[in-house]
Amino acid sequence: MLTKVRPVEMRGTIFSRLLLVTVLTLLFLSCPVQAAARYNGTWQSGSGGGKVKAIHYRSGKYRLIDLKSGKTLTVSSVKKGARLKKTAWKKKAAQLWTVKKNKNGTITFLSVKNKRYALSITKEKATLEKKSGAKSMSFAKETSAPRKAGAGGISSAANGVSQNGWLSVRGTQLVNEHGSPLVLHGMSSHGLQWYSNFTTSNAIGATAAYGANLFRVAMYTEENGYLSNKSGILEKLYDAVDAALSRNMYVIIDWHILSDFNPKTHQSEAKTFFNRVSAHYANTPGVLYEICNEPNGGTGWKEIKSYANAVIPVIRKNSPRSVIIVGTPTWSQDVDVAAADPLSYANVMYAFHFYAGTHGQWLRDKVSMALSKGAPVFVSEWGTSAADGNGGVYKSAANIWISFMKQHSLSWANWSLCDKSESSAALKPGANAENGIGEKELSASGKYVFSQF
Ligand code: IDC
Repeated sequence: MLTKVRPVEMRGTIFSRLLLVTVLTLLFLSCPVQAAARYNGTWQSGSGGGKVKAIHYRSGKYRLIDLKSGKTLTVSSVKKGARLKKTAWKKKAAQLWTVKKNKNGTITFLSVKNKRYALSITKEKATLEKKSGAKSMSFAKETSAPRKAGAGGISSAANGVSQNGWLSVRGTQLVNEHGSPLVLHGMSSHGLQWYSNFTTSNAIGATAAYGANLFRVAMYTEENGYLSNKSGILEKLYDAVDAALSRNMYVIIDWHILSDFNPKTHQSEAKTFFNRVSAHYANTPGVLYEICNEPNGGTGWKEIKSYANAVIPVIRKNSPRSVIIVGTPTWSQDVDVAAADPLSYANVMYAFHFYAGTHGQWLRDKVSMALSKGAPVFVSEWGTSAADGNGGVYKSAANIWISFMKQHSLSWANWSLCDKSESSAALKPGANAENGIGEKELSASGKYVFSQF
């Protein structure tokens, strides 16, 4: 009996398997990956309320970022009129939305927690409401110029993540997803523990208005940084990274060692940290990792290499495509030494830092040497001041560095976007960047740097 029945069952199984494969193939072909991301962008509710930025997460689900705060809209409870929270991005269902297309061309965002509930934004508030055709639940894509775009205004990067996608390294050159060379320019934050008031969506968007497409988030490990307040600083880091992404900027997560001299001092904390953040931003093409700001105090390339070989696989396991920047000996100056004994990973770049008032031709020679050996260099920090962050502004020395970086298509981040009373700070003491950065806010260094993006 059984032997008679089995072939029929088998035929059924093979047939249904074939059907399944065909259906899956058709489904795959009819919805390429980009299709799900077609709602990426800034959306405004029909009742003239606030704007949200939609970023595709996965499988047609989006996260929504409140443009004012740069934070992620989060459902706190699924009931009519419940206020939405603005929090750090944690990949929770309460932070995910699907899109429903409306007949008039607008879209409605439905909560993944319960698809009968939709995002509603009025002038006063953002809430969750039972789905209806109300204007507050109908969102139109922003086509007009963003608020006060242009120098002095706030905007999103014109040549940023949505235009370039995942980055990689070809030879010594950073290239975009289509293989075209891309150069990133922008500001570095000062220490997150002190100056997170300048890592908001508006402050970063103010640099985009001048043409920046990069932001570096400097997360100090010591000096009251991450190691003394892990959850608090991590929250600030997520907020800063999300703020930069909400402005279409590439963003560097910088493990800012300095007084800790040798990256191996905190290697196990670094592994835990990078495991966590690279899982958090696994599917986010805008994020680059700088795994040790400035090894110093006699730390040699051998030790840095051993640290890099421990940390890079941790990041690569979660986010295989991310570009990783590795610090070099002597405050990230000895790129020539790294070039002589490079790491074996692809998509790795070597950090080079300079300060115009202290460093000159002898240091440019190290970069030229590294490039000639085929080592990719990223200028992840430079200043117009002397190396102590003060003195200057050394404009004519900076001019020589700027033309050198242009000549070699080097990407750079300038130290720093803050209002500290030191000449490397881009803003005047007491400056507020929330309404844009103009003549009134810019320091002498800021005026110089913002005209170079
Ligand atoms: C400086 C800051 C200064 C702070 C000091 C110590 O400008 O306000 O007191 O760090 O935290 C670097 C470092 C960067 C330095 C900067 C200027 O990466 O943290 O910032 N610099 O000294 N390398 C060379 C110069």
